[in-house]
Amino acid sequence: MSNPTPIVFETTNYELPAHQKRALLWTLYIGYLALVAGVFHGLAQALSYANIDILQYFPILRSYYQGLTAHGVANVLIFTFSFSNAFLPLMTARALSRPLNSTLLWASFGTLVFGNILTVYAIVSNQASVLYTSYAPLQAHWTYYVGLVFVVISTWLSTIVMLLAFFQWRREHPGMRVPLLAFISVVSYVMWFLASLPLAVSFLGFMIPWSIGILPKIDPLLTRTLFWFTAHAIVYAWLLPAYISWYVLVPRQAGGKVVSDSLTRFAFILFLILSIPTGFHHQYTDPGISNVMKGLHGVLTFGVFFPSLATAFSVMAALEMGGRAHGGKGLLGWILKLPWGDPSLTAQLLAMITFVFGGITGLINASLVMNQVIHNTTWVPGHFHMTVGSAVALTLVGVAYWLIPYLTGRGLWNRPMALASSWIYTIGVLIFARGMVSAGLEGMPRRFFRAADNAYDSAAWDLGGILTGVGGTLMFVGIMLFFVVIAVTIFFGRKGEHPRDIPWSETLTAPALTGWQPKLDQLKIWIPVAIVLVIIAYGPFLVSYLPPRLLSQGYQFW
Ligand code: HAS
Ligand code: CU
Repeated sequence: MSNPTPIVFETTNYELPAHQKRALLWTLYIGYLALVAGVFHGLAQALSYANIDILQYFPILRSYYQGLTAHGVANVLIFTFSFSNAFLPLMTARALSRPLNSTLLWASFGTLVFGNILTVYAIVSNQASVLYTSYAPLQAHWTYYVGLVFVVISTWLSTIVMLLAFFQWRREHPGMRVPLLAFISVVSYVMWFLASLPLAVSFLGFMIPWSIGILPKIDPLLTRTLFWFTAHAIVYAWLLPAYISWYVLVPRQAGGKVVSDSLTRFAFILFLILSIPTGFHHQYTDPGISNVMKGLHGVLTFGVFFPSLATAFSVMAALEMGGRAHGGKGLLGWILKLPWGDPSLTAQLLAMITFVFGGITGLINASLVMNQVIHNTTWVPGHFHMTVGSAVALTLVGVAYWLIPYLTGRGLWNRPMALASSWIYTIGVLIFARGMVSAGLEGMPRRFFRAADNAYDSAAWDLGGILTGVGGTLMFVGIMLFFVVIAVTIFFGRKGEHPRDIPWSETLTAPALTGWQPKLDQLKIWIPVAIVLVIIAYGPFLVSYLPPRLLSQGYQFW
């Protein structure tokens, strides 16, 4: 009698071939370099709010807006997507115990490099001071837009790399539950692929032809709407790789287990469905969009709050399990027993704590009425430095502390310095955000070079401005320490003292094999649901608005 088919996939400690690991490693290097390069202007910007102008010492910069564009593009576009292009395929391959497609992997790397060269050229030569939001009618040189298109294509190639592995695995393992880690990795980039299409339409259909001169004028509201159509979901494309680490890797590092396989899958499915139809919450103050549609996007934004609450609950429970396994007692005593000496875990715990405040400020942003108070003030950068600037950035820093050793075969150098880096950064970001949030409530504008422009200044911004400067300086020091730790690790880390596997956690109970749970794996159910919601959320606006109103010429002010 033949053996019955096993239904739960037994994964092994699978290692990718060396050249595939190299492709991933070089992709990561681009990302971490972008992080470090981007924070220099971050420091200048933070000090400017404390009325200190250090920009004059940056000979390469022609204007504040050139620096702010570099900061935004490097830190939220290049850093995050380079990381995901490496991390998500690695997680998929490891969970499915199979190699990736080498040609596509290297093609993704090559496209990322090429896109970066074009975009960096445009920004460094001061032909793209349009900020990362790229709003028309501010106009950049075509190399800026084409470069970003190539960066997006690199993410699509990485998505295909993952889907190929995923479908091949499915063919070979009919009837099996997809391993959790592979499922949530694939869902993250499928969500991003769907979300990126409106931006592709905007750049290929409007911005690039306009920057080349084929299209003499542009529709600012339509292109801005297409931008946010993609760019609210973009924040979840940054966040989900961090969530993957919190859900499936952190429990192992803390000594706990994944609390629920189904809840984890369900949270990611909710992100797939709800991340995209919420973009109007960035446009509450824009004319030309009906209040009903703004209200609908507001309600859906509160919907997409829910999977993050579920994440908080689930990750906290996994941590508690770990703390108690290390001897922690009492209601909160387990927190102290978590392995705080592990720089990788500590960075991520600090990221989570900061994200609590990022979430609360997000809820206030999302409320149609309260948004009127904080929109375009420094409150908003206060919010996003506690989300992408710490929940994501610090998690990616924490992941680097095991991932770079894992891929290079060298042990992490100087753990105390690695720990100090995250603590200094976190204390910095909390002071910084306190400053930005409070000064924002006093009306201090964002995207504003305060140190050089006192025409509309207010004494009510002084305390917030100083806190912003102090916090921003600490954040800068934290990232520099991170850079030193990683650079020395890469060149001089002790060979052979690296982790032999990713820190992968077990789940409390195996995935269910009967009932409704296996349906969670069916992307063919969830992708159409996501598309229908997007049509409901954007269809009425597009139907009433189109055709495009090509009314504005381009402007280059700085
Ligand atoms: Fe946001 C603006 C609403 C999350 C990023 N956001 C921005 C901008 C950026 C950004 C970059 O509705 C500015 C864009 C620009 O340049 O104009 N945001 C939200 C809401 C959420 C939210 C409702 N944002 C994010 C995330 C981001 C991000 C995530 C990046 C990664 N945001 C808005 C709105 C605006 C906005 C409006 C427009 C404002 C305007 O007027 O311009 C929510 O998804 C947040 C949910 C989060 C939570 C927190 C869960 C907490 C967890 C940690 C648990 C802690 C543990 C600790 C376990 C519910 C999961 C345990 C540790 C121990 C040691 C015990
Ligand atoms: Cu948003």
